[in-house]
Amino acid sequence: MASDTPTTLSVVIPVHNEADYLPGALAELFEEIAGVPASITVLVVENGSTDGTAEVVREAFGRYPGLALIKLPTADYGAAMREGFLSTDGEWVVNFDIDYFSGDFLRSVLAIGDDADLVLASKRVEGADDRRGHVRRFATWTFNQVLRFVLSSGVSDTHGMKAIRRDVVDRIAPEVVSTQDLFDTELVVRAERAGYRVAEVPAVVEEKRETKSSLAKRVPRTLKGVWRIRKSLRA
Ligand SMILES: Nc1nc2c(ncn2[C@@H]2O[C@H](COP(=O)(O)OP(=O)(O)OP(=O)(O)O)[C@@H](O)[C@H]2O)c(=O)[nH]1
Ligand SMILES: [Mg+2]
Repeated sequence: MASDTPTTLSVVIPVHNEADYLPGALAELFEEIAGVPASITVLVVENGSTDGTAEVVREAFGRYPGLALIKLPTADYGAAMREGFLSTDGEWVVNFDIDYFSGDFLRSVLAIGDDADLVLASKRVEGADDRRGHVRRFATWTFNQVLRFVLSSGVSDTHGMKAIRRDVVDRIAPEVVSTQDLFDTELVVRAERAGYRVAEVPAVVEEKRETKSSLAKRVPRTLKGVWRIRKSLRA
């Protein structure tokens, strides 16, 4: 039965040194959100920026009702995600990057409704359209193999837009040991192991800007982090 009360979505966006990119991205984000039939708030979680990112967000408050900011001292993607997720109160917590979001993904979450506990936008399921370069696509494929064979996960992509039900966030996020880039991967894998239902929807991804992260540094850090997750899941 359809309810008159709109579903509440808390969008959490971790940001670090995005002062130049933010104004355009926020304008685009709020335009996308305006067409989605839900009650939506946007929480930007900044940490460790040296370019005035937090001030840029504060300046935007007047323009975008529903926009909020958390500022933490030390640069850490995972710490920002944890703090952001646990500070929200929406029925779904949605994670977007500042360079990767879509209103269609939110519509998919609303359509899935009670049929899943986690909704992941996957670059690797049927119907996905990954328009990034060969190197990035290969990195995604490789990470997917690691997920399958090292962490025994059945999901095809943990690194992208995702929506997680309130009770899953409140139960699982405090158990996550990973900081930095692997926070969300560990959260998804732990939720999967706890028996929560995961739905994957096809993602459309394109590189909106030059990449800021070096794969050469990221790959060894990721592999070490995955082993740490494996050990902690077995402990
Ligand atoms: N709070 C916080 N956010 C971060 C940190 N590092 C990255 N981010 C944010 O995390 C999101 C994803 O970062 P990107 O640099 O786009 O990384 P990516 O999407 O994995 O890699 P690309 O393919 O280069 O886009 C962006 O919104 C960043 O601003 C950090 O240390 N702290
Ligand atoms: Mg990105």
